[in-house]
Amino acid sequence: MTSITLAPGLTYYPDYLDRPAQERLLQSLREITREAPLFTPRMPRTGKPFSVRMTNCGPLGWVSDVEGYRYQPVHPETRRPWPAMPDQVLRSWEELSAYPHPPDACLINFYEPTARMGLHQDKDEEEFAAPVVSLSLGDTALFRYGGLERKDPTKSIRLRSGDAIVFGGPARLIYHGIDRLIEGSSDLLPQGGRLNLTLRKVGKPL
Ligand code: MD3
Ligand code: FE
Repeated sequence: MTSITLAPGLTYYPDYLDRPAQERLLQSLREITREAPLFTPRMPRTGKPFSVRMTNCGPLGWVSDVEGYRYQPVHPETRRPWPAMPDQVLRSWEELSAYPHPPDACLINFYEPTARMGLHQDKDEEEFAAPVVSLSLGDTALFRYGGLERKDPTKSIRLRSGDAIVFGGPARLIYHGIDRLIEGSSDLLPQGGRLNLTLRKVGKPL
């Protein structure tokens, strides 16, 4: 397994999932989105829709609406519990996180070719000792990351289908975002676009 340290706490694993593993994960995500359809999150206060659609698996899921950002145990539209995390996802966390408890949330982001995600920090969790593990499928994304302050200088890397990236320790609270996709860069998703999974430990371990 190839790993590249991009900054303290930030490790990149190019081609972490081979093509058969990507296809297995995609099939699991199709089953998850049948039980828990993609929803359109909205900005707190303004209600402006995100360009990314989302769903979740695992005990908790991240949602956003006019009321704010939060983790909750049920889908915001169906009100049903989120589907279980696939074993393949739990095994990736065990291999990459170096954290002794399982994740309690897996956010699944779906990007259409024109979707983007502005620079932000992930700080809706309680347990910052756990890293965030990201798995990418489908079209290549231009991923931007900076430092602990919005004004800090940023760097960009391309996240390709099958890549994993782990943000822990001093990188856990860095600003990051997706500038754009490179359309037609992968043939994994028949209609194009990109799926990203972020595995998280939200609550403090019991
Ligand atoms: C750095 N997702 O869901 S993955 C997100 O590709 C999110 O969908 C992007 O940012 C995506 O919050 C980026 C890489 C990533 C994920 C979580 C992080 C980078 C991170 C948490 C802390 C620091
Ligand atoms: Fe994020």
